[in-house]
Amino acid sequence: MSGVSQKVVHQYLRHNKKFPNVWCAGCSIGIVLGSVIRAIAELQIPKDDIMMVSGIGCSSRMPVYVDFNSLHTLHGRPIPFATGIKLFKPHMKVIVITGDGDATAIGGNHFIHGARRNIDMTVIVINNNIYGMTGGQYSPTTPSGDIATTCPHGNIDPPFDICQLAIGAGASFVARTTAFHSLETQNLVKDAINHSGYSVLEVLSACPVIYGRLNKKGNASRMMEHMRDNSISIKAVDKLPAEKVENKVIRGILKQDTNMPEFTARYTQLVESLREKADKEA
Ligand SMILES: Cc1ncc(C[n+]2csc(CCOP(=O)(O)OP(=O)(O)O)c2C)c(N)n1
Repeated sequence: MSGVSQKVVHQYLRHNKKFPNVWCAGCSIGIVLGSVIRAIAELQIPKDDIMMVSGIGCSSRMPVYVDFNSLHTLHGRPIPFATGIKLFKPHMKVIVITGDGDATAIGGNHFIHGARRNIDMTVIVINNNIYGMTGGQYSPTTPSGDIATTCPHGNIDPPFDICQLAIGAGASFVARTTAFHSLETQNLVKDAINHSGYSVLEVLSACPVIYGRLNKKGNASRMMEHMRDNSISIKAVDKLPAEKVENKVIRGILKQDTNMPEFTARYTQLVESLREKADKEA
């Protein structure tokens, strides 16, 4: 188990200002929040060196509750804000908290271009397969056939695989886990923060009150058990027969490339070389 106690988690929350929270009973975003805080505590990063940025949505409420530098921005726009912050304060650990809709629908363009540039930030996409905050519209990760308020007869679109999208766009670190696997989430958050470059961590999350209810997925515990029973660690994949892996969600680090040049470093280099050139010409 984690060496970081519950008391430590409380030290990172803005209890006096922001509680109670907006999350529904049984929502697993709070579990992800606990994993993120424990990861930061274990890495012993000073609070002032963390910048947590989000868009709009249930998952994007997370920065509102934590005692870091935090920015709750516009729907779909956390990555451009985070890019500006990283370029201005390159020493800071910039963590983006976003939802499947925020990151891959309205913010899809920014998500892929951050990956293409390989800018150093940790993008945690909390994927509950639906627009939770606005009452259950379908998102780019809603599975085909599933019900949402905007597709009451079943979704006819095929879903995005967020990790494949990030890999295809050039992210240098891509991983996936679920809210059920909270210790794994904590460890992957640490790996993602420690990686220099665009790090995407998809965390599958249960939304029993909207997505679960519309799709008859059972209560919160049932949805958590589903994540446990329908996912496999990448470390186990090679040891299992193909039929045990088929249709399962693969968890773990799916890509890590430490040789890809990072954007902030390239940008700093360019600025320095232009300054030198200007000095010589003066
Ligand atoms: C420009 C703009 N369009 C639409 C909205 C309404 N809106 C708020 S949150 C949201 C969807 C959030 O879904 P997701 O990112 O999946 O997060 P969740 O709430 O499920 O965690 C939408 C469409 C908005 N706030 N701003």
